[in-house]
Amino acid sequence: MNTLVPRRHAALAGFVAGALAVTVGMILTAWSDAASPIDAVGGSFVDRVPRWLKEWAISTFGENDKTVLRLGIVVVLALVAIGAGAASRHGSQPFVVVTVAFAAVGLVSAADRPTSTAMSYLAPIVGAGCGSVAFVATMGRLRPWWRDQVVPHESKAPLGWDRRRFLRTTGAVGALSVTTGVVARLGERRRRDDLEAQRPASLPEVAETADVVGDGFHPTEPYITPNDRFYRIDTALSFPFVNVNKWRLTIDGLVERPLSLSYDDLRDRARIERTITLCCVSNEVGGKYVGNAVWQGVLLADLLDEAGVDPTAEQVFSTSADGWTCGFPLEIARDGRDAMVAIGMNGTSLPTAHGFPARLVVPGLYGYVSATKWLTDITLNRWSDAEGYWVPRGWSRLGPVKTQSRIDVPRRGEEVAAGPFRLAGVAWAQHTGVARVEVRIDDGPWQDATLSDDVTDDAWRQWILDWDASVGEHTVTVRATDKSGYVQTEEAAPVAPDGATGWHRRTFVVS
Ligand SMILES: Nc1nc2c(c(=O)[nH]1)N[C@H]1C(S)=C(S)[C@@H](COP(=O)(O)O)O[C@H]1N2
Ligand SMILES: [Mo]
Repeated sequence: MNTLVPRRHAALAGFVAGALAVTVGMILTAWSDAASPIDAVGGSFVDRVPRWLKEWAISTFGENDKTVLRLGIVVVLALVAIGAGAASRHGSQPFVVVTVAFAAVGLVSAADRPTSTAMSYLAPIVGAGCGSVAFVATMGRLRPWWRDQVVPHESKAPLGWDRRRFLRTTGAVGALSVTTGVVARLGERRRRDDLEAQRPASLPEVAETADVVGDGFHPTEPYITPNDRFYRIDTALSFPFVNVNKWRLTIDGLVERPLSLSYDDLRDRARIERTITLCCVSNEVGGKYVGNAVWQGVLLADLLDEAGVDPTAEQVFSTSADGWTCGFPLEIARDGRDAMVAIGMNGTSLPTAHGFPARLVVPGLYGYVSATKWLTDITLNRWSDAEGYWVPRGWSRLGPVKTQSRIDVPRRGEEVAAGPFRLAGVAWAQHTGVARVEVRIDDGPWQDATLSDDVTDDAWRQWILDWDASVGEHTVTVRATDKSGYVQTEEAAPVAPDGATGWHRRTFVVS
């Protein structure tokens, strides 16, 4: 009954029909504020990758890891669609079965994502339906049942397959998927713009502004990292769609009076502004997943006082709009440090990528245990009640920042001219403070670097050292001493489970 289609053509039909399935899924989600099926599957994948794979992805692709993952999913989908098409020369069943299986994966992922809407479920179903029908049609097998009765064999081609009609249908399905894809992209863009448009243009005033160091001390690294240069690390393939008018921050759990605060409630409260260095536990020695910003927000201790802390509470456990979680010891929120629910970053409302409408910032802790972006809930509980996202994935429950220093100048691979040269870098030991930075050239003695002004223990300090560079290959090594007297250890430790240690070294040629 069914006609035999040449393998190449069957593969091509699989490809265009697969593309239609995916882009139809994308268009439905893009215009309804849900994550695309690809991002939903990618998100579920991210939640399940073993620690070594996550570490490998970050160290190989850095902040492009999300793009690489998306691309990987698209390539896998394309290959499977081509293969399923090629396997459907005799009949469409293999392709349809594979498409239904992928829709099932999409459904399971949708069920797995806390941000899913009804459309997250509908999208893979409708996409798979469209893809299957498109495949059957391109293969010339779509015969209306009423015509089936009358004309059982309508094919005129020798193999019972009409090549011209095939190319026409394939072209049409291809053009349709390109159009759907473009419209879906526009929808994604609109969704991002809508998120951006919700951000207030300005921040409310604060009584006391944060202390900062002026520029010009460090030749390449500004003391305050601009928002568009601030590193971004999170598990979110697409930003959770937060409607700021409906958004609430709840503070509950082991408290006497649970709070539910709107964005305006936060803006109307007493706020502080502080310079705090944020650092990722995945930052390798010498890495760039560290940044220094002026954060504005409400002191967490004030909010907890208002809610009334139950004496049995142990952990400040927070959750984001996209279901990410983390937790840190309650003492840290109440030991006088400037742990805050931040709404501002460097003079603007929080950028979407950095957690709009609100996030936590806790001086002295790595981001993975403390710095929840797109914050929706702070629950006080006991350690045995809940574990933060990264803890069951092999990372330490506690994440105090380790004292570290980094060489920025010379840059990696920079050719240095002989003569006077200014070495430069940064050092951080949040909430302890950097007391000293020493630099060693080759096997020479440790020399004290000059430090930028000490405005707060919660932020990094920049360092410089003038040196008369001599021709040849040289290696510079840096180490910091914090205000507790601890000298940064030379012993190298990997980023997992609780942060890298070791001295940063850079080898370069002076000519
Ligand atoms: N919602 C959410 N918040 C999150 C994360 C995340 O994956 N999801 N990652 C954390 C980690 S590991 C770090 S290091 C900081 C990074 O904040 P940034 O992207 O603003 O630099 O955010 C933290 N907050
Ligand atoms: Mo992190």
